[in-house]
Amino acid sequence: IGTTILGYPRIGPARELKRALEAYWAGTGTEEELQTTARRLRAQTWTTLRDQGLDSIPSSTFSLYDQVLDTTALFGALPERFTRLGLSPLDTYFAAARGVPDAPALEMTKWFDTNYHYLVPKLGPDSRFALTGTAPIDEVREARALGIIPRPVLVGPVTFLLLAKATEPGFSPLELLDELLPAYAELLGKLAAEGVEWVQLDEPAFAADRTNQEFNALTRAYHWLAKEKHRPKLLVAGYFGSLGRALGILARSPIEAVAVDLVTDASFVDKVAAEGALRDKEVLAGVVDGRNVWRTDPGVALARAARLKATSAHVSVSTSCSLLHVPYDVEAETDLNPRLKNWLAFARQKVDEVVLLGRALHGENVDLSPARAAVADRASAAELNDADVRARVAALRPEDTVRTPYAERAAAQQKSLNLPPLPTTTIGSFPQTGEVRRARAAHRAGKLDDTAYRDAMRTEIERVVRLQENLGLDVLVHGEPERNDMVQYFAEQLTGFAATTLGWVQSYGSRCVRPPILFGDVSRPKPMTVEWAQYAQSRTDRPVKGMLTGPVTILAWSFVRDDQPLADTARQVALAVRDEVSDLEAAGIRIVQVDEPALRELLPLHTADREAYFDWAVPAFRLATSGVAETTQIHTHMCYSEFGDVLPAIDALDADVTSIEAARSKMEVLADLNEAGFARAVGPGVYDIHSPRVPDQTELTSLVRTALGAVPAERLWINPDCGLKTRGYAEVEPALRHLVGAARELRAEPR
Ligand code: THG
Ligand code: ZN
Repeated sequence: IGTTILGYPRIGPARELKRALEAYWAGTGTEEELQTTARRLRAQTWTTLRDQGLDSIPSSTFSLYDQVLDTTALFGALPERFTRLGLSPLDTYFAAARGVPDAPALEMTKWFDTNYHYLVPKLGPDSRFALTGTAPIDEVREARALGIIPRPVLVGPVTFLLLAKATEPGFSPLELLDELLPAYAELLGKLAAEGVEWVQLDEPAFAADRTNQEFNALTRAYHWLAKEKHRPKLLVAGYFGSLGRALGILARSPIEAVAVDLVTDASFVDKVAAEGALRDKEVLAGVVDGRNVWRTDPGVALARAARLKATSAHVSVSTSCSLLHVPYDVEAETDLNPRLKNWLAFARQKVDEVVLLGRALHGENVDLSPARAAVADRASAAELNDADVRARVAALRPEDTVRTPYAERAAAQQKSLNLPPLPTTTIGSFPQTGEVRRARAAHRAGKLDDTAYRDAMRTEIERVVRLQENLGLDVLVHGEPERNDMVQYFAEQLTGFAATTLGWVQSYGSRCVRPPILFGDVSRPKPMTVEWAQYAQSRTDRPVKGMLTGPVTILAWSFVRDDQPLADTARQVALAVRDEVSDLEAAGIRIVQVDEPALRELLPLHTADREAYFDWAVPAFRLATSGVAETTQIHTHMCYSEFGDVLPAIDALDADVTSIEAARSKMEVLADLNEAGFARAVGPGVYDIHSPRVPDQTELTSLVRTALGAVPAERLWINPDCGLKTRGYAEVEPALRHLVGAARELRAEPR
């Protein structure tokens, strides 16, 4: 195969795909315009990768929305509620991604332990697969027209089924493997006929612990696919961690190559080197981190790759995973401190690293000294450490993470807040109107002075407070007009973080984030949110909830320093948040929400590592939130994940109220919370804000009724699934009116 990468960003260096998608959805752009942009982005990527000197160029790492949804559509497995709409293939695809009035979208959840979200395939005993799409073949033809024979990248069949959810209890989508394999085989045949030499099948599911049955499925799948006579050579990629038994299974299977992640788990290289059955296979040594932004230490990377040369006759340098998770190009960052910038590598720089390391591995005389010098400069930078921060962390005591018992607190809070049963609230953000965005941009550009900016924000806060009062919500928020993003906003105000200007990373569909770079010790020079919350509270008698992001989520959604344990960084961030919580309380805010939507995201894929994770993550949240009086109510919010594995941790966070994503999964999470012994207040999201669809009151009443079957009214809050910033007021107003209406309807019922 030679030097390569497992995947590349696709949103466009200037988010061209985002613009084209949103224009198409808004009806201001045509399908042809969208497809033209998409083709141009693909061509740009392929030619850039070729010109940078990669030996093997991946294709089908592009997607108009999500690669898992692409796979579902490719094999004709979209639920009937979308296919029967009679829409074009493209609109059927977008209907599944985003929902339409008569067909709610597919569920969306985190892609392993990343901040990327995929659309969950729904499969049942009657699901059938057929190669109905042509996208991978079309892409090969596009690349060939540029003189490139690419290596198509597909979600592997076993991972695809393991990511799917069953339509009915007791069914395991893995039972469909024998149904699915012929469709993959047919595709492989067609790709071979197009002249494709290699196909990459991604099986990241095997970087997590799996059952015997699942390992058997892996064995069976690749023996079966390899039997195909007219097929390309098969590269199976396992990433996001070390492979356990799957390594031996793949090594002994008749596939031609394996890609391994040698970054996430530094000890994995030993196991790969010891796997004798890899002798006749090609091995892609994933030594360039596909997920973080630090320049690769060439000494470490080459040592790891070189160790595998003793095991396999063909070792090539690659990335640990797809580069989807890092921004395009650090050279575009003109505002970054030059010294920090020299420590960084984004996607484009990582491709250069792969090429250079590949040459070095094969004995070419290349100049690694700039890379070595940058790594050494970072390692010796004393300004990364702040003695005061370190002293404060060292002085922490166990009682800093403990509040009075929940029952006592809950009674004191009820007395103080006097909320009705089934209290209604929102998750924090309100729609970010063009006006709000323009005011922020003008202020950033120095075209709007501080006073005018403050007035603009206050006007917006006032408007949002009035709206919430009129809608009849019980606990109000200020709406967060001043925030670009719930992590970036804080990172911009904390010491130890750097923000990028163009460092966009796709989060889902057309939505992107700019993860800040956490490079040094973290502290909070001054209050970050107090003036806005305080202003909102001054405009209403109802309680206003202060809104913060928790330490785990701040870490999860940043590019973090890799020169100290995450646990140490987490304590520093937690102290900064704790200071903010105290200042909010002192300013008269009686409810503070500290969001931890990424609690599940950072959960290690290997169960053996999970206890150690909870041992720092839970105390970090508690450290941030337990510095307040018992009458101050702490809320938290979680979304985008399957919470099954973290329910005990959610309980251990000891928050008074937890709002949690539940609308797309029909309140399933509540039964699970009960089972885990969770007995605090909970607000299962009843309104799916990730879809433009407005739920009517009957639907919401019915969801709340379902919730009441699992949680008594005294502990149940009524709220949307998530913040409202991505929605428009045309949807949000009626949806919230229906939500308040549903709460009132049920309050009036005898119980
Ligand atoms: N911030 C960060 N990560 C996240 C979320 C977030 N991961 C999970 C979840 N929320 C993902 N959801 C979103 C929702 C909206 C947007 C991004 C991720 C979004 N982004 C703007 C866009 O793409 O137009 C850009 C935001 C900006 O101006 O900075 O709307 O909330 N870190
Ligand atoms: Zn959310």
